[in-house]
Amino acid sequence: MTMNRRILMCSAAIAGIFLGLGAASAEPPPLEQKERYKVGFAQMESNNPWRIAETKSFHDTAESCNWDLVATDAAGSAAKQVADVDSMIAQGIDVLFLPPREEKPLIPAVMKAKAAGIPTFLVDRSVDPAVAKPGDHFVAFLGSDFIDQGKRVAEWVIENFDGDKGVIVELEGTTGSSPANDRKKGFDDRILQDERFEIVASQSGDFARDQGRQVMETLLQAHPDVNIVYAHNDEMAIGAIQALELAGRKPGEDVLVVSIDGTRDALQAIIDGKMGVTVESSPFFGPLACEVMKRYAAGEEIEHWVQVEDRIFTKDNAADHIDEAY
Ligand code: GYE
Repeated sequence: MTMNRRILMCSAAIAGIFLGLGAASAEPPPLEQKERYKVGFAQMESNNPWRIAETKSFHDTAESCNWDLVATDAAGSAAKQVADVDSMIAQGIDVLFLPPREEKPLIPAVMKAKAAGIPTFLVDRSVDPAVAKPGDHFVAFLGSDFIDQGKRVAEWVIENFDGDKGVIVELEGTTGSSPANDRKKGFDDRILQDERFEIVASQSGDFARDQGRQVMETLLQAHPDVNIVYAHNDEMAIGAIQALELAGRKPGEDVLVVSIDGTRDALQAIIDGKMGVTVESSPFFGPLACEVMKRYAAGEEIEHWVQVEDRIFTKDNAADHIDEAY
């Protein structure tokens, strides 16, 4: 027996032992090339324009991409989102697109899809990368650089705030979600390099308008000297503007409001002079999902992070983009 053949047989035997022990392979399940796919999209909630636009983008893509789309809405519950994925697996989907509401609670859903032989793409949010990994438990993460988004907001504030002392209230997104963690890190690290700025309070408003308003109302009482509000998304920024106006403050004049997303209401608030900037975070994932899925089915190696480029909206260009906003 030649040396090469012996090595081959030996490695086959070792592989056999591993398979026998039931060890899962360290790569995502493959995707067959075919005419139509049964596609799962497990949305986390539908209580804001961003989520509604994203779900619509998947529905709009279904026809052109030959998808039979199974879409669910977890109504803001990570536990329901896991259960929704369970039921999609039972219905025999070919591929799963999942925006995990929080980084840790959705890991079981990713693991179960892999065990069922279903390739998963995470869209718009990610999971804890120490536990579930792209190129193994899931194929890839499709989305923005949230650290960079936060950093770009901070840089805009550093350039455009004209007072001596910036007293900042931060409205955080959903606790335990990847955009809330990273938008905080990106902003805080950058803004605190400039001694003019202090973050006096940072609290979650769960990425929701009404909670943003309520949290802002409370924080305004404790910190009446606030002159900058950084919200992790536009919905909370709009809620904060409502709270500020109710308290007799003038957003855009005595308080600078800045955030992330690029919703229609935020672009309007910029045009009206009530908001300074919003860094884009696009919800239109349907076409990208179609393209990446087809590349994967064709056997292409997919980059672990399919990164989305984000624009920035200020009074200089908000009016040019409001018609395409959601
Ligand atoms: O900014 C927010 C939404 O995960 C990137 O979630 C997304 C964020 C988006 O609810 O408005």
